[in-house]
Amino acid sequence: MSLNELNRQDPAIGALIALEESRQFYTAKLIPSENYASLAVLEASGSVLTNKYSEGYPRKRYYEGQQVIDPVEELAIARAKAVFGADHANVQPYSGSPANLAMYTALIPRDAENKRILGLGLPAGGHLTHGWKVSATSRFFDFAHYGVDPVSHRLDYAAIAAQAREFKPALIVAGATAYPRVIDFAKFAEIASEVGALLVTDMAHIAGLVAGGAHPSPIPHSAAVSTTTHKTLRGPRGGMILCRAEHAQAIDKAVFPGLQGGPHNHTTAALAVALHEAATPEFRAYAQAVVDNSRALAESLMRHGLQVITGGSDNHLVLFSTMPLGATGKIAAKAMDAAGLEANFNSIPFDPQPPMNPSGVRIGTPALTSRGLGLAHMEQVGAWIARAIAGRDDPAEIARIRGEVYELMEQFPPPGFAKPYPPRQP
Ligand code: DSN
Repeated sequence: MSLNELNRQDPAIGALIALEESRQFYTAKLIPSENYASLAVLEASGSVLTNKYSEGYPRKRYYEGQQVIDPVEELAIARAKAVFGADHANVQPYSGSPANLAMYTALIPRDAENKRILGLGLPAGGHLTHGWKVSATSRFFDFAHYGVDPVSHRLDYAAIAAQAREFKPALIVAGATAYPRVIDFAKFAEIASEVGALLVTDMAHIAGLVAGGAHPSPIPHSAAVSTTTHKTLRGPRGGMILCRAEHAQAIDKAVFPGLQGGPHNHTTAALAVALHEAATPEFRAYAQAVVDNSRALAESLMRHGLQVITGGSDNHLVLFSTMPLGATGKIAAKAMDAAGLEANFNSIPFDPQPPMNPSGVRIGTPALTSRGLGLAHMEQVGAWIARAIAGRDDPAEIARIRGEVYELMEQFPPPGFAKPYPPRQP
């Protein structure tokens, strides 16, 4: 985007943003929760809508001057409902974490006797806000956690059902941040129904795959579904809750005035744009390509000696142990970053290593697929990853890989970048 005025007024921040543009353009973004928003999304997100306060909901606001904001939010809501086939959408959550807290507080009343929630544990791929002890979500509810099978590292629905019968939760949370396989939401709903719990789903990671028909939808099976809007969905940084009609009022009240103040109207507009994009045949093809690429990337890593958790991927994400190449995940992720391959270190199930220096790295294909990379490139990316980890102590090898990565990325400009493209960083 043009930074002319910014560079004139505040060259320090202008220069830093230019550097970040260059970094994003030339490196291979492999963090599975990141993506490239389109120029249209960025323009809406950077618009004057940021100047407006709009506490409340369309046609029921606490401030005047909503002649434009109301139709913007109504359009975002209508598009969200249409894309996901939901009865109701709240597009105001600031991001996924507040959306999850809002979902729990909406569905477990303040004076409820049963405040138990069963969610996926962090070490098995759950999110902090699925009740992990350092998250505020754990202060207000009594959480227990299910894990994955010790051998297959997949969700074991019979074990989850047994745990649910014992724990008798009011809510069961499905969804993950580091799980490379399809989640069976119908099975989760069966378990919830058997123990008299409501099923809620955090689909933040897979929202774009669900929108594009490349992952089964949790919507028909869940009382409510939370999501971020900037991951596979490729929208602005934000959150959203979709729910059944019977929970609409409780969800809306929990978001505002329960947890939040004024909605971020510039984000709402950008989300409406992203949802418009997500309803296209091109986006369906994109979602399927993300999954196909992820499967190919997992296979490439295994061919190059890395241990892929669950032996593959059928969503957007690959989790692998770097230990076969003699490096912890942190050392491997740093070597990869130096080689222009951006990822994050991550615990693997039953990790003997501590969370700050775990055994694994988490990668994914949403961003590379947005740039137009396909199956043949995934073989190359897997080879680069293995070379970067194996060559971590060889600066010449790391520089060679970085040069090769930059060259390929230059041929596939990401969405959101207009000519003239940023110059390479030194
Ligand atoms: N930070 C996100 C992720 O990377 O998975 C989850 O909120």
